Amino acid sequence: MTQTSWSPPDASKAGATLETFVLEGMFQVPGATGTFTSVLNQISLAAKLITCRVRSAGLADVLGYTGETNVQNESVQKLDVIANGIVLNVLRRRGHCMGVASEELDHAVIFPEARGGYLVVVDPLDGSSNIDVDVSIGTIFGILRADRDKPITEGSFLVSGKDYAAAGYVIYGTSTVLVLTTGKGVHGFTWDPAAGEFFLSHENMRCPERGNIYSVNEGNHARWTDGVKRWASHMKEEDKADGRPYTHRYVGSLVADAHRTLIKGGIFAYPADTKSPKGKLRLLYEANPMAMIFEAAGGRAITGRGRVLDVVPSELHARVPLIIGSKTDVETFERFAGNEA
Ligand code: AFP
Repeated sequence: MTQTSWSPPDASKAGATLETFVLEGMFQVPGATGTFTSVLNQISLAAKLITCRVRSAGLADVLGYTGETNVQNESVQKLDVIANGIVLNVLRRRGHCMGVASEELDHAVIFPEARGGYLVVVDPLDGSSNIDVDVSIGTIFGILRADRDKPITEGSFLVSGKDYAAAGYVIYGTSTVLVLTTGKGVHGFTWDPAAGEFFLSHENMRCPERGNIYSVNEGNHARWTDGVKRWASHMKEEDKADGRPYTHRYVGSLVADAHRTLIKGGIFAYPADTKSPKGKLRLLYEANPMAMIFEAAGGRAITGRGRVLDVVPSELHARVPLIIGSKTDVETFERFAGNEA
């Protein structure tokens, strides 16, 4: 058969590089200046550079601790410092990012010379305790619009998650995958080390309505509220008709636990407990980006007392309880532990 005209084999964007995908999105926005695209591209560059360091960490003497503690009073790993440095250097470069609030630093870093209109919140290397044992770790980020008419201060970062322009994470796992949302749709891009590019591999990710895995640090059981204890017992009870018991999985890197939950469904919970009465995870760099992703993928994200994205941060390093996952599974948690998580 003679082919008279050429047409693309598939209307899907599968196989597009991250840069192409983001550029095509930009072309659909009338009046777009390319500033947002530039910030996203710099984040993907940081992810590539961190991937290189993570993949060769055991060879390059960057495993282990620096001997210092960070603002969260946690021991700092060498890779934490390296990843933080990479993110700050890369974002400063083009002048489109006006400042960065990092989980690793006491205070936000403002770039006075920048002309662009965005701020970035970031946990450069999440899951540090897993670095030395070759378990998946990640980078989590959010992009905020900056008000160009006002000077940038630390207060500029204290907006609720529903005002983030974009959010995402990078998982350094069996492969490196960057997952991104601008609020509409969630897309995953897998790093091809040979080509040196992220390619679209997970188009329009949806969190299943319900899963069969629950993910929580069971070692905190004695510190939980009665509601959370009842919820965890419920997940473990045998009830064939209701699909229980659920399987338990807990990596201890939010990025890894969230990535699995996004793909397979189920629930990840880090509720408040007597040791961390406000919750352990950081609102700006961990909870908000994940909440934005889960909601955009059809899942839910709550603190126990309401939507994560509605919480207005009181300070840069504010912590919140975080419960994310499939709609039905988050509803079950709410039934048992809502208002006391
Ligand atoms: P680190 O980066 O200090 O390892 O913390 C990881 C984390 O913030 C998050 O990624 C995990 O979900 C959570 O803490 C694990 O906390 P527990 O060790 O208390 O379970």
